[in-house]
Amino acid sequence: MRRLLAILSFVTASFLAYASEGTPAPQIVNVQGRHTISLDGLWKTIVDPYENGYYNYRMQPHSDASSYFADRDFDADRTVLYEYNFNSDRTLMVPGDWNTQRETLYYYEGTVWYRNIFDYKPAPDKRVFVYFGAANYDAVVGLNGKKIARHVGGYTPFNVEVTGMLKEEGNSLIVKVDNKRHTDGVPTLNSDWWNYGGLTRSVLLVETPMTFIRDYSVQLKQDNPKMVEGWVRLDGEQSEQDVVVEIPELKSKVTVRTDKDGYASFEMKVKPQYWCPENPKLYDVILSSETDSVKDRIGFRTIETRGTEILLNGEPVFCKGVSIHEEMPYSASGRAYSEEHARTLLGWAKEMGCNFVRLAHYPHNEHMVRVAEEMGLMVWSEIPVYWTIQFDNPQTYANAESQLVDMITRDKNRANVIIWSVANETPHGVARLEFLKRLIAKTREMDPTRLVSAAMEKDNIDATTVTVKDELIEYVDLISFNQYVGWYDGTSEKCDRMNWVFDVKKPVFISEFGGGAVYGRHGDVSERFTEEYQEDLYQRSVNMMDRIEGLAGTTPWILKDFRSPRRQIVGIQDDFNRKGLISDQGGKKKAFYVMKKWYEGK
Ligand code: GCB
Repeated sequence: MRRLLAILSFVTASFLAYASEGTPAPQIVNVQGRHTISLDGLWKTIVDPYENGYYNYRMQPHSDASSYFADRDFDADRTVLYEYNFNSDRTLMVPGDWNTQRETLYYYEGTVWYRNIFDYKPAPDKRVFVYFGAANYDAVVGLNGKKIARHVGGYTPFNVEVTGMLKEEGNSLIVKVDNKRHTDGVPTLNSDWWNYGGLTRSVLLVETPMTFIRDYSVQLKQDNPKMVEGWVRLDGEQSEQDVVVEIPELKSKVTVRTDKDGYASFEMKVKPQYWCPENPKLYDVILSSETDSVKDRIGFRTIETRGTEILLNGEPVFCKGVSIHEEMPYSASGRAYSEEHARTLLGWAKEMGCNFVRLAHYPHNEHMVRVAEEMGLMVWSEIPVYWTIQFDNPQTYANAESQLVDMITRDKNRANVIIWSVANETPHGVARLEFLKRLIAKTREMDPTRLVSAAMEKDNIDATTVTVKDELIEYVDLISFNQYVGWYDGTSEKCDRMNWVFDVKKPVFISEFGGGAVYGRHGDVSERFTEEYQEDLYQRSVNMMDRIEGLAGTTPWILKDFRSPRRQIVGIQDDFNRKGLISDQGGKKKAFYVMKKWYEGK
């Protein structure tokens, strides 16, 4: 055990060393509940495919002074030689991916430098952080001429402390964002979605008191739905304080004293209306320390399994879901980032009769989770441990674990998140099993209240009998798997002949099924990529699912067509995975209505 811990801490340390430019501060949760100043808008940019601003001609990192972080003013003195200039009309909107904002960047993967100049009135009794909702994939942050932090991982938030480093006027905030794919990355070189680069989510300045409430957990106690169990973590020198936790509507209140590490746990009696899709009730929860106060909206529910059932608040629930990529609605392509995008995408899911969404294949922006919670949509949230990543590489593990920790840290107070998923369609093998077992153990250690899953794959027993044999089944709460009978595996009619058998008694969950269709393309049911083929496939798939014993939910693939470089038929795919039930422009395909009807009957 001790040896294992030593290895683990070595791995974590080496991952941190990888980020040797400085590490972000621990994640501040619920940034929308804080005093923030938005840095969104047009940022100046330099596209730098050879990383000229970072490395010299010997490929050694520049000193800060000779790197682009120095932000030299070329215009101020043209006798000095600098071969870059942020003061051009080359701007990109933040938040936003760069691939859809400039035609020449459509396929660009590499480094882009972003610069924002802002004024700030420092207050003597405040701390300040720059918060990034996400930067895909590798971001190095510089402020006023100096590199200050690096963050790896394209879908999770991070914040960098800048207290005492800001001036009243003309702060230069520079971020080098590099979305090159790497064999040892998470995700790795290969994935079925476009690797949108950029500052893809909002950038904020977050102001806090000198000692502030950085993180907290307020959730129902696992084995007692009349008790809230939680903890609070202060950050700052005045670590020992009284903290009052209050849920005014429930007339519940408790006061605890934090220890010298700023930590306190608490319990409080509650008699809430439980959060559920039909009544997604949220309560104001106020946490007040002597130096800080933060408000959140939190719901309370229990989630567990019993045999082949998923129980929400003790009652069996069928997860009527759909998978969603974080792609903009009503637009050819682009990473979604706003509350409005979330409302549209999730509104479509509701219209289809869903009570559940699988946010694939990486943590989505926080609006998606919060709006889903408000709308009564349960959530499966996952990290991009996708296909064949380097399962035997300790650095890859550390990277995956840090993305998992960041996802759970951000969303652990959301009642609608009921499933954390650690992987998608990963190949069987010893190293992979060990890797995923560790991720599962880490998930359960951080959050023993939710279900843990992975999207596995099917195994054929004979021509018409199928099961899932993955050894991972033992460690997860669901038998969840992706299957494409009727698309990659035979034609639609094959669905009619399939029998699914499972010898383990856990809820069965089909995390993907489906097939492609171009919106408005019509033809015979046997012709691929027509709406009729997809409609017929969906009809036969739902008939097949009706015959699966222990089926507890499904998330067809996928709500909306999405950009993928693997999809190359000109005139049909045009760089898009066409398995959407809705087109990239928002047109509902026939299969959408098959799902809607099936869900309405459930
Ligand atoms: C899968 C993957 C998903 C793909 C989908 C497809 O099994 O999990 O990421 O996009 O199949 O369309 O092939």
